[in-house]
Amino acid sequence: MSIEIPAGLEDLLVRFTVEVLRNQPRDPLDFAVQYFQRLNQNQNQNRGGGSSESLPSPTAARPGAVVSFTEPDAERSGEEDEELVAPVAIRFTRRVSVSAETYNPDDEDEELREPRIVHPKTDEQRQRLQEACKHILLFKNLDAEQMSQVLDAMFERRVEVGELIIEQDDDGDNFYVIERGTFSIYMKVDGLERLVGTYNNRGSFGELALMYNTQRAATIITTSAGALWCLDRMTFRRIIVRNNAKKRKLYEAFVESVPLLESLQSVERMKVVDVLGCQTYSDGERIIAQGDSADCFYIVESGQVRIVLNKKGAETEIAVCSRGQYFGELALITNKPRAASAYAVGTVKCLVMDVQAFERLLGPCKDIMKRNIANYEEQLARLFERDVDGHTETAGPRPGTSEVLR
Ligand code: 1OR
Ligand code: 1OR
Repeated sequence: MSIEIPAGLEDLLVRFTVEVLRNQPRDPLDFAVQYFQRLNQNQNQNRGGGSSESLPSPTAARPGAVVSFTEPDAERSGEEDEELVAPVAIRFTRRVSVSAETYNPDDEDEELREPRIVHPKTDEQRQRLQEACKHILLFKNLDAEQMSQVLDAMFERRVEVGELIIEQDDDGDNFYVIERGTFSIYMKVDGLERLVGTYNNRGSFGELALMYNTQRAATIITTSAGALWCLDRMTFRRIIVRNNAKKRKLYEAFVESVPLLESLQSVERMKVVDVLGCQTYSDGERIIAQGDSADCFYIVESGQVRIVLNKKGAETEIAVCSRGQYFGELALITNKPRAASAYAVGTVKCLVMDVQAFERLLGPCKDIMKRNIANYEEQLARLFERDVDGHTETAGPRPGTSEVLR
């Protein structure tokens, strides 16, 4: 006999559990009644315009405070919370005060004074760690010595479903690389927590608070069991932030010249540089495979990239991207699989951005991308001639179609 699990039940229970863990109510049953009543009220209000992804957040009323949902008198904040709220096993996010920290990544002496952190690992662990870090964009520009220091400092953390890894507005302690597992990203919008994205068995998070000395910008919760590799704040700042200062100098002029990024302010362009990874491809290497699921966006730094459409087994070159042009935006915007493949022509260097950074930083550029996507449809119709019966048939590329400009 198979029992069907209603859609959304798992997510509902995970989010409720997280609220219980956050609020530590004395009477969980009373808390549950109030929670679901409020959820119901919110959903009724939202019907006809709101999103079913939003949840009441008792903690949202007072950012930073641990609020008892049922007993307002017991509200406390700051250090007191740590003593009075029982530190249950699942409450992993350590609140540390870091606001006074004045680390300067350009200060060479600072690095010499810093003790290097080394977490010993078995060969098997190191292999898994290296595999997990292979595609991490923030590590792409590190030299061998820097990478080895990062790997030495990282430590493993196994997670179970429903764990709160990062809580929005907390101070940042670690940067996280996903070895396996799925995670939800929530952000508070008008006092309600909204699901704004997910991680699916790859990627990294927790860089922003460490890079910019800010509070956590989002909440990250596990939605499956999994494994994370953590990098402590000081090592992250000593190596990654220092390296970003060099990356900014290296790419500043280039990103200023990318037409797509013109609508960004220069400080926003620098934030784009901070999260970009530079990736080199050899002649003929496939960068994107048509039909794959997508999690990255690309800007060509040097060389050329052929965009090839496979239709009923026939491959047609539909565009060529050169320095300053972009590709890989379509699947991220439409939430569909890759619409075409991309191949390197000669040695190609691309600046690569993950989907979360794309969503966070390229909002102002989306109109331009959407306008160009509308052009794709027209070009596609022209490329594949209609015969008299209205059936489509593949045709060779028309003159000029290999230079579709974005
Ligand atoms: P952090 O140190 O601020 C929370 O801790 C982490 O969530 C953050 O670093 C990012 O690594 C990650 N906006 C802000 N942070 C995000 C976002 C995000 N997604 C993941 N993180 N947005 C969602 C994009 C899908 C922007 C929404 C407007
Ligand atoms: P993606 O994420 O789908 C493949 O991954 C990329 O190839 C895609 O994003 C676009 O950046 C690019 N014209 C120009 N570029 C295209 C086209 C296209 N399709 C995909 N890409 N089309 C018009 C053909 C003359 C085809 C539209 C389906």
